[in-house]
Amino acid sequence: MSFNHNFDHHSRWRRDFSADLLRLADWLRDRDLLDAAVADQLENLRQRVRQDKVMVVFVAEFSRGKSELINAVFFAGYGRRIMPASAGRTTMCPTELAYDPEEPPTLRLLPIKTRLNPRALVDWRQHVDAWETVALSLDDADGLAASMARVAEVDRVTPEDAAALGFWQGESGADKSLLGPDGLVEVPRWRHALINIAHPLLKQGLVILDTPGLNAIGAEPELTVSLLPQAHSIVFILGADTGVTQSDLRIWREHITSTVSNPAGRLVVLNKIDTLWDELSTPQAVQQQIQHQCESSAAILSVSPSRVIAVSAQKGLVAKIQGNASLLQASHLPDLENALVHDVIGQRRHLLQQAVAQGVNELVARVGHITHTRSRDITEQVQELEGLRGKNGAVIRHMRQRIEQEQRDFEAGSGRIQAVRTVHMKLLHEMYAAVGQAQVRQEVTSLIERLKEPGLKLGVRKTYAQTFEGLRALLAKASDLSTEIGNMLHASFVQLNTELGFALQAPPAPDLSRQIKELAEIEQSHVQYLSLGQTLKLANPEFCERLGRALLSRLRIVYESAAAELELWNKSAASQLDGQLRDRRNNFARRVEAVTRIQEAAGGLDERVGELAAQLNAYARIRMELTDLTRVMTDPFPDNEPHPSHDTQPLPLGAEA
Ligand SMILES: Nc1nc2c(ncn2[C@@H]2O[C@H](COP(=O)(O)OP(=O)(O)OP(=O)(O)O)[C@@H](O)[C@H]2O)c(=O)[nH]1
Ligand SMILES: [Mg+2]
Repeated sequence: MSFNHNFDHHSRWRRDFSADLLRLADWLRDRDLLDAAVADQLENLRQRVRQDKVMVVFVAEFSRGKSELINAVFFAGYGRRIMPASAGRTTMCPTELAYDPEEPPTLRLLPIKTRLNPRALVDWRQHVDAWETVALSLDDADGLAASMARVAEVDRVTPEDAAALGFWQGESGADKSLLGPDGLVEVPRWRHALINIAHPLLKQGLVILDTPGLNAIGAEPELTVSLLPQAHSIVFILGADTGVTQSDLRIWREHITSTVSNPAGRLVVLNKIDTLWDELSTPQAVQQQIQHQCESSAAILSVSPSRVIAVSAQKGLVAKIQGNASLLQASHLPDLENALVHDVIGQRRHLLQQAVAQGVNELVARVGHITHTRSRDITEQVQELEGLRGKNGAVIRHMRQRIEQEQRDFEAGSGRIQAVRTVHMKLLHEMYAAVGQAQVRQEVTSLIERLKEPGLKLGVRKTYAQTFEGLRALLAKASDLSTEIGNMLHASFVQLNTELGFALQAPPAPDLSRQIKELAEIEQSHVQYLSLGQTLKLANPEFCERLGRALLSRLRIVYESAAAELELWNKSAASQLDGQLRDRRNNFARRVEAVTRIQEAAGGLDERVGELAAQLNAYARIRMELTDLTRVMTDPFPDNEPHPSHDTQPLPLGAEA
């Protein structure tokens, strides 16, 4: 099957790449070229490739067939429906499917009452005891389906309790149909479900998020402002029988277009095309009707018709279970799978490869710099020794004394290095503090307080604008300080190079533009979301609190990555100093040793010059080998993989079934 196959290919590439990086680290270590910064950079790249997760979220109004699609694409192998899918509201809580080899196969359910606590969902994930855990038996499909059915569980509570949980806005609200004759309101029993299951695709790092319909999705701001914007691909589902309804449109606008900045990751599925199959019409007429629905849906949602894929999830599932090829083709499910391959895997892989290629190139440059510096020192030593050729014992003794004096001068002068380090450290502390979590938390806490103020004097937009102004200022401060540190390093390096004969290169100042861009995206998604008639919800202090926590949890990631960027930069400067200091000390030792040997035995000179020449050759060879070793790693399209833009395209929508 194409989706499985391509995902396998992607994960094989990641596995191979990670193994290549390990081999490269060994290779460099064997040649004494693995300094702390290079080692760190290699490990960062390896973690990045290994832990890369690809998240696909299924979003739609209830009963459009999200869960059925997940069944058809991922779980047909079990020979039955695994995720609960039935008429009316079924999936009551966001349900995440992923695989963690450290954990047994389980379904974990977070009780809905955790909403009353301001803690963010990401933090609840760490809080294992808060979840109810259900063991999953993977070899029993019926048992598995029975366990999964729990994501559909509901409770009945008073309207006051429902309001506190974020599910009830009074009888005039859109959710009045949830109020039963007993005066109680139906609410989901669970807030979030995490399924850990060893499905082949999940093992490769795919994460699937199934979500509930409009009112339930809206009740969890963390979904809208955090999980959805971070998804790599969003599959939005419509019913072919209904087309785009008002509530479909609301979900599309509130939860997708306004919050998810990458339109390339959006896919629209027109599901249930089998409801249009009609024995009394000709196949052409049916096809025309489907195409018409696709085109009008595309027009209403303002997407290109090529982004709308018409399928029948249910017939696709049945066809796979029964092994019925013609029904599978008629369901057009493979078209959707192809599109997912193209979007999710093709783009993800492309981005990842670009990032790692750049990382590997930087690494090669660093190692190249180290070998060049060492080669330069060796050349100088050769010249020094050649100068001794034919000279008498007194000259040689004098040379030895000179080297020893130089060595003492160097050790005395190396106190400067310590001074540079001290100033550097002081500025670094300031810089890290600017992107530290305490500052970020403070900004968000004051935002929450202001949002909770009755009447919200400034208006939501202004309040948010102020907060993000403060947040941007933190990044700007870190960036300014890094420029200052960069200038200082540059000046000190020039001085050290002159005075101590080092070949230090100040690393280019860290680039925080990615974090600045992410911050802008986060701001955009919050402001858009809140301007879409959420004022009623903002009157609820718990909602403000949850919204704030969701914001904080996303900001944390951004500021942590800024800190990591700064850290790597700092390490790269520090390890150069350490490396050259160490190389220099070794050099003195070797020079003294060489002259001593020449003093003792007349033939020592040729021998030593020969050794040094061999070392020079070795470094030249290392540089060539390194380029060869890393060539395949920096090739963005290895093993004849097609360029992503030439990847399998979905079939033209009008194609005959
Ligand atoms: N005829 C037909 N029915 C479908 C198709 N896909 C799903 N259904 C049915 O539609 C109903 C709803 O499907 P679900 O998968 O539960 O829908 P959902 O979007 O997950 O809905 P919620 O979980 O309530 O948000 C079920 O009875 C499915 O069997 C399809 O392609 N054709
Ligand atoms: Mg569902």
